[in-house]
Amino acid sequence: QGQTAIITGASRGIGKEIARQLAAQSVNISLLGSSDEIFKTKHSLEEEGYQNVLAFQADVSKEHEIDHVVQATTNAFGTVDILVNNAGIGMFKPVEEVTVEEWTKMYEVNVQGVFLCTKAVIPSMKKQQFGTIITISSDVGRYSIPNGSLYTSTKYAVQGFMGAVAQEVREHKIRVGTINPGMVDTYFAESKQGDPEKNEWLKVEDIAESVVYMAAAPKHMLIDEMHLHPLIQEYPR
Ligand code: NJP
Repeated sequence: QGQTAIITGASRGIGKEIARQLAAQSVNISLLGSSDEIFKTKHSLEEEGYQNVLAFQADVSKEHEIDHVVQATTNAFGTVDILVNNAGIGMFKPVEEVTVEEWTKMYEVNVQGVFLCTKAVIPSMKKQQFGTIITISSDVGRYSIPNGSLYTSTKYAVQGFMGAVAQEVREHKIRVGTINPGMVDTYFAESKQGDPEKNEWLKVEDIAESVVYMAAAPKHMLIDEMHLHPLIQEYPR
């Protein structure tokens, strides 16, 4: 039996393409999204001929829902070898306009979600002494931008969290890697994938190919960080 991956936020955008490309590598796929769009992703993968696909409508910020997904995936496929922490939300505005509700919600999805999914897969990865955890963070988890106080701070938190976890689990042969993209053409922050104005942005395929590369690296090798930028995007070095 092949490897098994859980991909969060796979209803659309980057997560959906990661699922497609991992399925193409004969990886068993467990899809997770908070809306019922997740079942459409399962359907479209099955139409492409990929049969080992499960889908769960679950919220990454809810511990019992995540525990259920991990348990049901393990029951179906035997193991969880790869976790892709991809689910995330974005919103950009001046700090004085950010409400406590918006602040709390984004931390629940972007930070607590990464914590809960990571925590849920580690025990079985430790037992099998193998696993790969890949988190889609952001270039703005490394530097701040105006109107990004909320989003940027969640991604800084993710970087700090994953850095600590990476050191905790390395001796159990669990590899922890982060992908930090710049602007990607998706539905992110209420935008629309395929908008001609985003022609020169990164494509979902660019990020998915990087995930496949990280996950397929030889077991003795760790790729801990990848930074991907559209050539047109300025970024501090
Ligand atoms: O965004 P989008 P991306 N529980 O909106 C799901 C990072 N990133 O693909 O819940 C579970 O097209 C949602 O599904 P649903 C970004 O921070 C992006 O661009 O069913 N799932 C959908 O599948 C994020 O971490 C850019 O509505 C939840 C998915 O998340 C990752 O890339 C730049 C959920 C979002 O798809 C993927 O975002 C960058 C929940 N509570 C980093 N809430 C960029 N696009 O420019 C949402 O640096 N989802």
